[in-house]
Amino acid sequence: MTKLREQEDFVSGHRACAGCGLALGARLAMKGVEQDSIATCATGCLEVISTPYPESSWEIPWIHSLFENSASVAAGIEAALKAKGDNETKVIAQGGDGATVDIGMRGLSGMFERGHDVTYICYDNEAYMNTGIQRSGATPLAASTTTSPPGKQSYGNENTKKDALAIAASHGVGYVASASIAYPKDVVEKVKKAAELDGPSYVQIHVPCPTGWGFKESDTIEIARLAVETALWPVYEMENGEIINIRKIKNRKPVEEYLEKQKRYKHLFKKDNGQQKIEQIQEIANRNAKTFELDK
Ligand SMILES: Cc1ncc(C[n+]2csc(CCOP(=O)(O)OP(=O)(O)O)c2C)c(N)n1
Ligand code: SF4
Repeated sequence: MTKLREQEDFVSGHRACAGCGLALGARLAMKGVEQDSIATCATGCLEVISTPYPESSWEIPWIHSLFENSASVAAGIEAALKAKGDNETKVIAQGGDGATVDIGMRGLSGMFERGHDVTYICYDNEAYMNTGIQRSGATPLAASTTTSPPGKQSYGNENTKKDALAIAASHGVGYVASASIAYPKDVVEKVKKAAELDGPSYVQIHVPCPTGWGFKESDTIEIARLAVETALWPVYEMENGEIINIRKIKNRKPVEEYLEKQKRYKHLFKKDNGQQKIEQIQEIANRNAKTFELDK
């Protein structure tokens, strides 16, 4: 088992909301990067909470890129380090789900394709939180956001969550993993593995957001755990396209137990035919359980 190193690269004093899963995710992720490192970060909550000029919560060289080019900036830094003969310093690229699965996907794809020695970490809070909770490609089916509100005709977000892990794997990326802040050591160990790999790697961490999802700040870990225990967020790792490790679920929970605790799904329990949407979400969980053989 990994002994957590004492050094913190992402320190307290930042301005995240109380109970922010993203802030915990970033702290844990950086615990896994044991070598000297340089990080990039796309515009989004992580950047806004941690670097209000002239302050910073980062103890490592850290660069704010644009919303769309965290991976491209990281790739450039890696190429420059290599040109200088530095093969030791690790480059970490960071982004929210919007920065990763939507606007930054082209740059990320190029970084994967060119084989840069960069670990990309996606902090997945399932919407564009920094600008006021707009839906992203990672927003799950039926979640309410300011751009996918439930109404007379609508049940919230109409699309299902984009599978960015599969997209990463399809590029032949050597290490691809999903993680959850409900399992802190797992986050650290996966980022450590990713950072030690020579070549591109991708880790997507599920980071519940009390402000955007509408739950009590003290419930962040419980919500994160329920996403895993309902099979809505499968936790697994892949090496060279093969799944090598899966977090199995004992007594999988019905999705209602996860949905009913969050305001973003409250319309499903009030509206006529909301039950049908809940059943569709249960089908997604059942499919995940089957695909990844999650049930113990
Ligand atoms: C090209 C461009 N479009 C839009 C924005 C405005 N913008 C800044 S952050 C952000 C949302 C970030 O969402 P996400 O990447 O999911 O990160 P989160 O804030 O949720 O952690 C948006 C839309 C921008 N900075 N640049
Ligand atoms: S809006 Fe959500 S992700 Fe952003 S700082 Fe607040 S809790 Fe964290």
